[in-house]
Amino acid sequence: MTEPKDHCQKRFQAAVDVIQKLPKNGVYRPSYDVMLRFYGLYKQAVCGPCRRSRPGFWDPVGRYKWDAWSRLGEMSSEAAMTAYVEEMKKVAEEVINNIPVNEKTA
Ligand code: ST9
Repeated sequence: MTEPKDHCQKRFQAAVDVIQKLPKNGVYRPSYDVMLRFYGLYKQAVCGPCRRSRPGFWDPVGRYKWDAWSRLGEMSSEAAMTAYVEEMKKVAEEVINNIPVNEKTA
């Protein structure tokens, strides 16, 4: 079942705000893969399908970003918003499950 559009938008905006407000350095270090997944879904949700040309040889980061976005093809904005929120829940759960164990003191 799909959720109403404005509910999906509000949840997405809340997730985006949280991620933008996270400190750049903290106990959790997202991998490039994780960052690119968030990036692709964010662009798809906000801008729609990627219609730009792929950056050239001198911009490898731009090419990774372009690839992460364009691989989402024609995914709808609502589906990208929902996937972004789901991805955040998944990562948050991983962080909750791992950090306290690692930092446990005897
Ligand atoms: C820590 C605290 O250790 C404890 C852990 C708590 C864990 C909670 C778990 C919740 C989930 C966390 C997931 C993190 C994943 C990180 C993903 C990063 C993408 N989403 O405006 P610009 C695009 S925290 C996706 O110049 P800003 C934007 O379109 C320690 N993409 O820069 C642009 O691309 P283009 C770890 C977004 O505003 C490009 O990013 N801390 C979003 O200075 C740059 O945008 C972190 O991981 C968005 N919400 O930076 C920090 N917004 O030019 C995570 C913009 O092509 N946050 N974009 O259009 C950041 O790195 C930045 O806030 C930022 C935006 C990159 C998202």
